[in-house]
Amino acid sequence: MKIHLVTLFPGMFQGVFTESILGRAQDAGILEIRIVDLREYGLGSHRVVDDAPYGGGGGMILKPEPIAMALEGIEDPGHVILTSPRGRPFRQADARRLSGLEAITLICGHYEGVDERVSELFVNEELSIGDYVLTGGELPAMVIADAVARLIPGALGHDTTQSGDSHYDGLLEYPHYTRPREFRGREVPPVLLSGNHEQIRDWRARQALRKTREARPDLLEKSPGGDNDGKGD
Ligand code: 9D3
Repeated sequence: MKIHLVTLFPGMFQGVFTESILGRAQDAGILEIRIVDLREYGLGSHRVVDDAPYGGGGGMILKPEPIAMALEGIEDPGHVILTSPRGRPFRQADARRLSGLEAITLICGHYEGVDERVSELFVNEELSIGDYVLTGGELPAMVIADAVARLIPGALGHDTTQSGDSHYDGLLEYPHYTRPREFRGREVPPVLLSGNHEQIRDWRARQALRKTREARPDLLEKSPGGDNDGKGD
């Protein structure tokens, strides 16, 4: 899969995609991430990429021409996404859908916004990562790219995290423990040391329900068993 990112701040992406799992997926040749520096397509000797809004008001708006030229410089942009606070909320189901595509391009919004004609002419969908105000679309683009890339078959190696065998669907995870058995006076719950796998399964299921009730009661609302629509990972 190819993921293209169009941004005014290419430096923000250094590290995020070379470290860890995404770096390995690229080394393995199953993922290719390309950063396109929007400034290179800015107009005139000053490489201008923004301008004041027609109709007045504060802030600056990203001009359409540099974005058009940046997209036209990408051989196969594929499905084009604009990160925007006005977008549809990005969910795990979107990550799954996008991970099945050959190529996606994420345009990182910035300043007060992007000229609407970019959306009309080039953008397939606009996505937000949540109801809080960030300084730009770069962090959201990284979040989306990360969530999508880890779902590419083979991206996580032979890790069990995608197998679903330690999973209570639609619930938050149960608490995890590793050695030592006692840490600063806090013991690992004895059931986890018991070797009784039926009891362990039962304890984990109850803990998952408790954690979900505490942090995300909304996940339990639709179906009391917590066996919801499987929108989780
Ligand atoms: C003052 C009006 N603001 C709208 C709430 C304008 C505005 C705020 C923040 C315009 C752009 C931004 C920068 N944010 C993003 O580009 C962004 C974002 C976000 O701020 N939160 C969650 N998801 C996203 S996706 C892109």
